[in-house]
Order: sequence, then structure tokens, then C-alpha cells
Amino acid sequence: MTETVTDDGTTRDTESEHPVSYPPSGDFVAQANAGSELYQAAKNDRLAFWAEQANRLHWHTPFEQVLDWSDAPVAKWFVGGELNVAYNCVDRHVVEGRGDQVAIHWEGEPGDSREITYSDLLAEVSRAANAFTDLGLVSGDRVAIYMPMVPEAIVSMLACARLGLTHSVVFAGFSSSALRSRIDDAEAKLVVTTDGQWRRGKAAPLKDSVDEAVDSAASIEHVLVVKRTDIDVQWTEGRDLWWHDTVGSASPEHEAQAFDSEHPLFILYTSGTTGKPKGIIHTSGGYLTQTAYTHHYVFDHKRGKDVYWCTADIGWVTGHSYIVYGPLANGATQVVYEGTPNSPDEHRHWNIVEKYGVTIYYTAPTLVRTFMKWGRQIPDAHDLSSIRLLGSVGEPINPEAWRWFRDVVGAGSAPIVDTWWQTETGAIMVSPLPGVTATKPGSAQTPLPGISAAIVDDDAKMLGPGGNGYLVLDEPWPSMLRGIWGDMERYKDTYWSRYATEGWYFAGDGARFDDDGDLWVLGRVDDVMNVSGHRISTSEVESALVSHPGVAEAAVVGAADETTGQGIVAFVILREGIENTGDALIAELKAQVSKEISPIAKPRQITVVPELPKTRSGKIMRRLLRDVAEGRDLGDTSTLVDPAVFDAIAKAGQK
Ligand code: 6R9
Repeated sequence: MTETVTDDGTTRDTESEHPVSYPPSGDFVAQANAGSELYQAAKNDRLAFWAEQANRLHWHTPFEQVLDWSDAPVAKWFVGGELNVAYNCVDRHVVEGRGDQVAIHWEGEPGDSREITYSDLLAEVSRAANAFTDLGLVSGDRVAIYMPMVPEAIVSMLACARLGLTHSVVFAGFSSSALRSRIDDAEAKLVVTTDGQWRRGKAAPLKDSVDEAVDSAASIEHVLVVKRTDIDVQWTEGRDLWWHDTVGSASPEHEAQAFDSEHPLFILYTSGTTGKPKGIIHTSGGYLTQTAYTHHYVFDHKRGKDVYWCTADIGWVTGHSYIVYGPLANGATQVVYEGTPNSPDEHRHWNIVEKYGVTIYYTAPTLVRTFMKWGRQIPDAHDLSSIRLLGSVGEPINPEAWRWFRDVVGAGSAPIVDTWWQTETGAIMVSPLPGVTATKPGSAQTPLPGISAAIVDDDAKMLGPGGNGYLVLDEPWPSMLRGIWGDMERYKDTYWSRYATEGWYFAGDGARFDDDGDLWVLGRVDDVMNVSGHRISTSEVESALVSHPGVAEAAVVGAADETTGQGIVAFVILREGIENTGDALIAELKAQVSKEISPIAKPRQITVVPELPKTRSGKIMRRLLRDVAEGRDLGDTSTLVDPAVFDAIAKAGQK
């Protein structure tokens, strides 16, 4: 690339005429939370830096030691400290005189809305905590939360945190069998759900799935149901309870008790390379410290001034860390929206931005690309001048989408923070700092102060500028996962065995440093696909397909997709004697995947093939299938048992 530096200080790519990097404006710098001295402070004394960040929180008992890594790879952060996470997210703001501040501007899909102040939130969370206690739940018990984006979902999470119950939020788009396996794995005693959920103007049942899941789940004692859509539900007396009765009648007074800094806060399941999802465990003090710290600096958040909106669902880690814990710990005023971005029409997000004066907008690249597809006339029809900062998460953002986001949504001036992190990391790890970093479209750029990341090769050699390899985290961090629920061996094996000698965390992402030393995340290097920012494992979809009686074998790959990042492409072999009924069969197979996992895991394309390409050792050659799926010429097929298999696959694909 040829680069020139222009008068205004921006560097331009002279071939494409686009700036290569966008320095922050003087006005932004002048008011920014972060300054470059943060990097220096963290470098001088990393643990002292984290101790200082931990003091953003209210500790019932101060910690004695910042980090105990003696039992690696299971860390203990802020050892000896005791805190209550919900007290930090709710009570503290009321105690400090901010009770009347709006915590949540809630916007329902059908157009209803609720304004919830910190005082309101305290009363609701206290009622829920009293009700959960009356149900016999005690610290250490697990609670499943299977709900759309209604305030009660957040209240339930905070009530769990308040009581030391460990929540397991299951995305409400998941099927009953996905819910069932998560309930079983965690042995949850309570499920909180809603009667139904609004989706594009229609009420879809939700409790039905819970009934199906819980039918034979031994651990469940109660199902607590929020009335949201008023659709009919089946009722099991003694087990099922209405939220408005149970929580509604409980006392709004509740005193929060302190828990150890390492008390488990939640389990969140994420796809791994095998069919069984991993229950990622997060604990309290370190997690809350890093979510609060990153929310403050990465989003340049100003309490009492900003109106923050993260468009994620609480079913994913982004919703946990950047709707619930980080923002509430910082006393934010935020928008929470229940529905889809095109309900009732494609103007919905921009109407919401105008209605509440949103200043910080954090979303996923797939949505930005969808907005691009709908056309800029839609955002252009609105006054988006309140927006001063944009964020991106979930997958690499392509430079075209990045520029469009900045120009169309950010008035050509809002800094964009491209935040790399994972369910496992708990909080943002690599990101520009607004007001400090000259941002670069497509690059997550720099590990945050206090975070250490490296790009290494197969031989554990650390690579410098220009290097291309695997992303590792070579120092522990406060919000790191503490294990996989019920399977510590898998924890060690998945994340710590690849670079066991060095003691580095293997993130599963490929990455490179450009010549300036900025970090670019290239995507997963394992069999995990990234569809619209959702992690879905190839083997999970394969096993859903094989669970159909007509399917003998299946191979699934992620193929590049303009809107969703990756799209799911499946190849299946039918069982002997099964007739290929064409479209009818394909529709049935897609429905099977929706039912087993979720509609988000439904393959974009399914091709029936006579055979699958395998190596001599019996491994399916996914690389070749990806080539087929993306329409590339086939490379080296010499390790295949039978290279002729490909002619047959190519023919089947053309049908
Ligand atoms: C927060 C979240 C994690 C995986 C991660 C990577 C991809 C996330 C990214 C990104 C490039 C970014 N990813 N953010 N890739 N740039 N800014 O998404 O958690 O659902 O666990 O997914 O997502 O591949 O390993 P999770």
C-alpha cells in the first residue's frame, strides 16, 4: 500500500483515497476518559494497576492480594476480598444519591416502554431476591434464565448475583433440547421464563419450550413465568409460578450479603469444537472489575451524561458484560430494546436513537452490513447527532462496513472501538482507546492497558510486526474464565495445553500484526463458525443433521457470507434406502437443525452427496468442502482416499 500523510495529520492510502488511520479529534481528546498515561501506568506495575481498577467497586471486605496464580490455570483475583455484585450494580447508586437516575430506558417491540430508575431497580431486584429465597434457593444453587429482552431478565440476573446464586442464561432463541441439556449440565433448580416473546409483531410461545425441556429434567423444582404476551400456557400446579404473584407480593426490602471475590457469578454456555457446549464459569470480583473498567474507558462513558445502547441479547456474553454488569456497575443510563431491528420497519434503531438521545452505540458487524444493505437513506432520514462513539464486537469488521458505520451513523467523526474478546475472556481485551488511538478500519489494534496479548507460531515463537499466527494471552487477567462447569480437564485441554510449557491461553483465533504493530483478528482456527457473531460449532450442526433418521453422515463448514460473516453449508449422505425428495428433504433437514439447536444454526445450503472427502486417517477434509462451498478451484487433493469423490460432490452441488 502506498501511503501519504496529509495536512490534517491523517494518513491516506493513495491508491484507494481512503484514510488508513483516523486520529481522534482535538475536542474528543480534550474530554476523553483515557489518556496514553494509562498504558504506562499498567506497564510500570500491572498488579498495582488492576488493584486501582478494583477500587472502582465497593468492597465489603478489602482484598489482601491482587492475584494468586499459584494454582494456574485457575486464577484467584482480589484474594480475601468480599463484595456483592448486585449491591455494586444497584444499591450503591441509590446510597450515593443517584436513585432517581434512569438506569434503563426499556423499549418493547410492540411499542410499549418502561423507564426504570436505580431506585425502581433496587426495589425489583430486592423483591426477586426475597422471592427466590422463599423458593428455598441458597447461595451456590444454579438458576436458568430463558427469557427475551424484558427488564425481568436483568432483574433475575441481579437477584441471583445478590444471593450468590449462579445464573445460566440460555438465549431465548435456543430450542427446548438446547435448554434441556444446559439445565441438566448445571443441575439448575429454577427456570425463569416468559409466557411468550414478541417477534416481528407476533407473539411466539416460549414457556412451551420450557415445559418440554423441564418435563424430565430432574433438578428443576420451579418454573417462574413473567407474563409478557398474554398467550395461553400450560400450567403445572405446584411447579409453575407467575412472576407477578410471587415476586410481585414479595417485600422490596432486602439486605445484600457479601460473597468472596471468587464466588461463581454465572455459567454461560458456548460452542466448542465438539458437539457438547462448554459451560464457561465466571466469578465475581475480577469479572466486575474488568467489565466496569473497560466500559468506562473503551466507551468513554460519562455517568449522568451519556445514554448508552448495546444492541446485544442477554443470552450472549456481550449482554452479560455490556448490558448488565459493566454499565450498571458504572451507574449508566442505558437503552434496552426487546425486538428486531426491522420491526415494525427498518427505521426502528434510528427512531430509538432519536427518542432517547443515544450517545454511545455498540453493535455487531453483521448488523452494520444489514443496515448497509437496507441503504443509507434510512439512517439519513433521522437526526443521529447525539451519537458520539460507536463500538463493534463479535467478528472482524470489514473496512467497508467500518467506514460506512463511521460516515453514516457516526457523522464522519465518531470514533469506532473494534473490541476483541470472548465469552471466555469475560470482558474486552483488545481495542482502540477512544481519544488516544488513531483508529484503523478492520483492526482491533492494541491490548488494553493491563492486558497482555501476543501472536505466536506453532513453535511458540512470539511474532513481531508483519507476523501471522495464533492469538494468545500470555498473562492472566481479572475477568478470565475460571473453568468449564463440571469438566476441568476439558478446560485445561482446550485453552492451556497448546502452549502448556509457556503457560499461555490459546484463544482459538488467528491474528496478524501489520507493519505498524496493530493487531488484526483473522477468525477462528478451530471448527467453530461465526455466523452473525454467534459461535456455532460444525460438529453441533453435524450431530443435529445426523439425528434425522434419513441421514447417515454429515459434514458442515462455514463459508464466507457477505452479510453474516460466515454462512453454514452442509453436505449430507443419506442412509441406504432413503429417497432424496429434493427440496422437501432439505426443508426437513433445516427444520431438524432449528429444532435441535436454534434457527440461527440453520444451514444456508444443504447438499446431498454420495460420499464425503476423507483423508486416509478418516478425517473429513473440511478445507476442501469449504473450497467447494465458496466456489474455489480445488487445491491439493492428493491426501484423499478417492479424489473422484469430488466430481460427484461438484455435480450434486450444481443440481
Ligand atoms: C464477545 C464475543 C468470540 C469470538 C472470538 C473471535 C470473534 C469477537 C471480535 C472477533 C474479530 C472482533 N470476535 N470480537 N473477531 N474482531 N472485534 O463475541 O464472544 O461469542 O464468545 O465469540 O468471536 O473469533 O474468538 P463470543
